[in-house]
Amino acid sequence: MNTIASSIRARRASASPIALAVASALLTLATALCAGNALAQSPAKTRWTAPAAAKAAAHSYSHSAAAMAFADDLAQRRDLNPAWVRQQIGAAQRIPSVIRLMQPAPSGTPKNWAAYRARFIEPVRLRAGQRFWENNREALARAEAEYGVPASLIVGVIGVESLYGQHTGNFRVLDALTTLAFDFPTNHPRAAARTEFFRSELEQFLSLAERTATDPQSYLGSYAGAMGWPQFMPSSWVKYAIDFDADGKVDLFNSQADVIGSVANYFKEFGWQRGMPTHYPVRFDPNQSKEDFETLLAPDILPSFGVASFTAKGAVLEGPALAHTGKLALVELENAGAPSSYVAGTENFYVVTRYNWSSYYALAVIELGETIKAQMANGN
Ligand SMILES: [Ca+2]
Repeated sequence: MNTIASSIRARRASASPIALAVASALLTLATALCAGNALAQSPAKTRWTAPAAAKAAAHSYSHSAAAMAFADDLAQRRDLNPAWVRQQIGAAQRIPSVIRLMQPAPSGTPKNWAAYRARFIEPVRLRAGQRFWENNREALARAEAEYGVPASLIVGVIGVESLYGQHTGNFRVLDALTTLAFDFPTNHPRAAARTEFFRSELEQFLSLAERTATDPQSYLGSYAGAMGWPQFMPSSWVKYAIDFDADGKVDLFNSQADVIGSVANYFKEFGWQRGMPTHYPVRFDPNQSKEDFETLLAPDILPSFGVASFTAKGAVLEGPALAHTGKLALVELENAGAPSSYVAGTENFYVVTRYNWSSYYALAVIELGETIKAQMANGN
């Protein structure tokens, strides 16, 4: 199956429109089959040769002056072959569904922690997580020892990101990144910044593919261009991914050890502190003033209060939380119409949000990993 998909991809650049349509249908089938497989396909190794006569489809970026100017600029800055960069970006297809998926959520959409949590802490993911942990005990223990990041957190992240490699994405990364780099929805409040971000990611992606002699068109990922079991963006792959099974290459599609080591390394690089919990239970003293409550919530997830000022403003902590030496944040998780949930987030909670900038995400990965750990301890 991998061979079918690879050979289709290898042919795509020079095929006729009819052959392309057939190949595209076959590719969709092959990718759909791949998605059900625990092993995602790794990028194809190729040697690039200039196409004799590139016939670009009407919806490709070879017709975009902005994209071609960017290609030339990128080639110069990165010292890459300009014809190769033009050909790659020119071969990228505009994907309307990627643009739609980037539309901001309608304003007034209520956040709902209970519903968000239930999407991830559920039987299928718990079972898959336990299998993943049992299959990777050595690498998880080694990552925990070397980086100080608990195995449960690593297991939680990989579970939320890709259901342990089962959902690594079926978009061509080249198409997704190029679409977002040149057609980001203009009605988005941060459209300019996001455009810059995706252009930078596209640049990192092409540099990575060139350096590893892999075909940019063979990478599959999420609609935002995130890749592999840990769903690393290209810049994260370049900066934080490591070769944790020491086979000489970094492979976040097929090496579970590389995935585990890379997630641990990511958190270490963002300031993970060995031995520090991510959060403590907290409630707010109803006799305290509303102003104090607002003061505690104002810095959001950024830990800003020592235990003394935190509790003086009405946060009620118990047990080991009272002995915490770092700063804390009062993290609010809304439950649509129902009362909000709260946790006292530490600096390590903040580090988890560097993977995905959301307190809902952070608490979901933490609780998924801890639930799997508890179920294994209970012999389930
Ligand atoms: Ca490796």
